[in-house]
Amino acid sequence: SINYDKIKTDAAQHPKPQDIKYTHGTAGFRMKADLLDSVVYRVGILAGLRSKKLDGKVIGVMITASHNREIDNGVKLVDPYGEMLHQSWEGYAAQLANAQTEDELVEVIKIIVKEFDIDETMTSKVIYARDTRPSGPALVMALEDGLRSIGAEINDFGIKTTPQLHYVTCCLNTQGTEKSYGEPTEAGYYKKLANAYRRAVEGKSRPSPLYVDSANGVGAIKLKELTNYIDKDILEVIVLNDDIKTQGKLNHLCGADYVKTNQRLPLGLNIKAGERAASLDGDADRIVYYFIDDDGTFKLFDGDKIGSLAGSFIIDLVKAAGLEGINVGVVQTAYANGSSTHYLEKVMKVPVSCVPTGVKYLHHEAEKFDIGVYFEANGHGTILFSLTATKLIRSSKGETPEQEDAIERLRALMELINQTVGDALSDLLLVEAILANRQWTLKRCNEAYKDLPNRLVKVIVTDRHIFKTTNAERTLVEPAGLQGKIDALVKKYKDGRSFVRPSGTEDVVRVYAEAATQKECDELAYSVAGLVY
Ligand code: 16G
Ligand code: ZN
Repeated sequence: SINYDKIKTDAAQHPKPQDIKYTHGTAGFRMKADLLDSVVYRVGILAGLRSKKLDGKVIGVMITASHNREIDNGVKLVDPYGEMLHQSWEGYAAQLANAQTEDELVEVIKIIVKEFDIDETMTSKVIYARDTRPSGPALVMALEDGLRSIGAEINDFGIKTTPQLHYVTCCLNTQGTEKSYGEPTEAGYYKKLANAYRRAVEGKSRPSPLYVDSANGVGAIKLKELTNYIDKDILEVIVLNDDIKTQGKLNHLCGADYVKTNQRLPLGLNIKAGERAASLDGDADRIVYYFIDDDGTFKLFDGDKIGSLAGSFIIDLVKAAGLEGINVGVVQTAYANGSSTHYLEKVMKVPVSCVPTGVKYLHHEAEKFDIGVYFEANGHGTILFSLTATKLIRSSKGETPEQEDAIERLRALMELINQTVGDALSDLLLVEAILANRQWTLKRCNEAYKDLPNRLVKVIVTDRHIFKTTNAERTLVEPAGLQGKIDALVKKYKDGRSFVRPSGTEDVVRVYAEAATQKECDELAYSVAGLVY
């Protein structure tokens, strides 16, 4: 059972700094790395408790700050099938992190044990990984101390991408069941993706080379590793921004977030007209594509575009397979470009739902469809196949060679897609597989619809917590009266749309606007920002 005296002694080695209030945000705890020692230690304890609660199922812990600065870091828990930590535990995570003294910490642990009726004698198992940040090793030591305090069995998965940790966590917990997700090793991950890719592009000619900006992060090493498993005849990837050694380079003027926000090429990548490239983020769970048009302009192919491309490809395959009974739906957030929503609903005739920002909301909504496609505009996304759809696709036999071919492609895609979480490497293969199947250039894919000009502005406010939203973050309920003023501004613009939401990861409020021209859209964004400020 839990040794509370040991916890008190161990915890004293990881004291909580005074005057800091930690918040468990959209992606766990995230801040400057030197403030995280006590938090990570306590997350170790939390992971152990969560595993005990779930009868000893393996819980994952990822140490990363994704696309944020190199000096930041963060920690998040992964539930047994690769989902984000269940919401009912988030408040307790924050309470644990904020307990000031060792005694208070033990009190909170006892409350959690009582609240969730945890069997203290149950074993607990935790697997953890980290990205390439220099602060990672020290934080891993703090985590291990926390895990030892609670008596968890520990499994160090080393330097990995976030999605690789989600994958292996899910594999460990589904081994030998009908939901078995794959071999629970890094090599198992590469083999699964590589085999699926080969099947997905069988008989199709190779797309032109893809240049990849890997943000000088973990994605660089893992993408190179993955391509070693794939024949050069079917995929050619040139990995750039792969310097994980030089301090200060991670995400600096490069990576998916930089490219999406600034709508320009990252440092270190000079592609020419007609060439295409993609950028990963610091933990390789996001990807955006782009190309240079014939007239030399930069064209972004972001998460909305990838989601729409993947959604329409899957719909066509389902039809071609004669499996119309399978319903396909797309899930977006308020940031999805209005044109993408219009294209999906009106042209592709797919149901589209809108949910609040954050993987947990998108993932759960996507589970409501037989095949649920979810992508955030920032490039995080995946496709979920329900158990019913999976079984149907696996067992169906086509009546014609065309049907059989479509069914086989669907089977390959089910394996290719990392269904545990958005995965830049898996999504990269997905886009490449679609290009090969369609025999289209990215420019051709980009013609499906034209993005409305848009602008995202950050506003620094004294207290972002006074901003409360509803309607999937598209409407402000507090401060009272503000939404009415925003509506009045929006009405002045053709195709105008704007919303305000507090960030879940930074101490800022975000303002998003869209309108028929860039000039009008900028005007709208800045006038709404003026209301918030
Ligand atoms: C986190 C979310 C991401 C979301 C972003 C929004 C997860 C794992 N990640 O990174 O999905 O797009 O936050 O950030 O949920 P914001 O709240 O600061 O705009
Ligand atoms: Zn990320």
